[in-house]
Amino acid sequence: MACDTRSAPSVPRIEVRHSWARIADSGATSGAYLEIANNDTVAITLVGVTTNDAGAAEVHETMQHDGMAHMMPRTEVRIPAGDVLTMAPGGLHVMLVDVRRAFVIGDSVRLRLRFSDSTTVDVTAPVQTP
Ligand SMILES: [Cu+2]
Repeated sequence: MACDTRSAPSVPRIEVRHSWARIADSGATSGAYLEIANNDTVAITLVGVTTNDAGAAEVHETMQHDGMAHMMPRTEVRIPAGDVLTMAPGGLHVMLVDVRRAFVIGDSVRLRLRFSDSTTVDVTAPVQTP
């Protein structure tokens, strides 16, 4: 009988941790932050995020240039084998544009992460104040 260690249920191939979304008024812009651990033996590439809770979800990176912060869209974010990608305020984040209801404490935001190999990972991010 074949033994496929990659199907072991204890360690998911892609593990999302510490997810949260920023409190926001209905129609405003929010941000979601999380960690993605790549437990696989090959690199994975995040290619997008979808949600029903906002008009759009875009992966952005906040960068400093001449003392000014600005955001760059990131259409692909590669995560090497065994590495952890951290999204946090002031860096990489998921921008949630035109949120469809007020995001309040006790609420949570549902996100679907999409990877280049067609894998999707669903995330429920609790709403928090930064
Ligand atoms: Cu942004």
